[in-house]
Amino acid sequence: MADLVLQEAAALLGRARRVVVFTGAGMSAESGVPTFRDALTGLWQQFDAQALATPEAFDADPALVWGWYEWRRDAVRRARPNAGHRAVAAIEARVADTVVVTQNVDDLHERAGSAAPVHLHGSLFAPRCSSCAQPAPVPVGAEREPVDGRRITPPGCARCAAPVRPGVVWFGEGLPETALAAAVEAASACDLLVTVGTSGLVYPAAEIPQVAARLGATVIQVNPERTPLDQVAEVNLRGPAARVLPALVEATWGATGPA
Ligand code: BJW
Ligand code: ZN
Repeated sequence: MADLVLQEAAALLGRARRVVVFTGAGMSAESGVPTFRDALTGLWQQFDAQALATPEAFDADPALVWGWYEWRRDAVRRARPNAGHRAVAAIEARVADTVVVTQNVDDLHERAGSAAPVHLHGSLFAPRCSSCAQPAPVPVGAEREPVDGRRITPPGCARCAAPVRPGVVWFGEGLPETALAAAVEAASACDLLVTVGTSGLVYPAAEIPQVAARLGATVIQVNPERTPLDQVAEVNLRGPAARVLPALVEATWGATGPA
């Protein structure tokens, strides 16, 4: 990442009054949470998305799907927010009108101090009934052995006894309306959008940076790799989020204390 490019991004961030930080799986990669599409390490290299992340998969084999999500929830519980998550919270602290929009189903933004991230693809920590949508308690995992991805029969809904499902958005499902509306509104009104660690391949979420760019906002991208969002990004900071974002915050406002 060239210093001049970082300085250009810092100047844009320093001038911005309304900021959207739009994040994907790369944001949490350095916390040890795997991405989906990275070569070798991405979840979809190892697991079949059609067999695990669709409503049809849950109908066909709820225990397979529930067990896989229990394993992922367990891994996220053990993960810690990284310096990139903390830098995002620092941006929020500096620019009052900042909205964090995440595709991630982990809770690492919240745990790093972000106030109310908009979760476009739901959360691992919000299971609900697959039939009546009643929220269900999050299974307690702290005192158990690590969950290893085996089949686990999902609990039954307290209201109607149908299987409880993960509170995430699967392929072919609509995004939560309130979250999508909040994200579109923030993207439409911002003057700067910082997109971090997303391949920009999954729609409609991938439209969020495009909406911002179309309506005149500047887009900065943080990603070690090229993505389709290169086309809308005025500045591309090529590097990992946990290194680039703290450097961006420091170049913009000076040292903000220990990362
Ligand atoms: C780093 C890094 C580091 C690495 N630092 N960076 C238009 C065209 C074609 C298809 C469609 C279309 N519109 C809709 C579709 C269908 C589909 C879709 O988009 N398919 C495409 C994949 C082709 N979309 C849907 O089905 C959506 N629903 C829908 O359209 O519904 C219609 C409808 C409306 C009304 C009623 C009913 C239906 C839903 C999409 C749901 C996506 N769900 C998942 C799983 C969530 C649950 C779970 O976690 O299991 O969401 S899939 C997965 O992809 C997950 C992610 O949020 C999402 C995006 O992935 P992300 O975050 O970008 O990760 P990666 O792995 O792709 O990229 C990581 C990036 O990080 C890379 O660029 C790395 O370089 C980078 N990186 N290390 C910074 N250290
Ligand atoms: Zn129910």
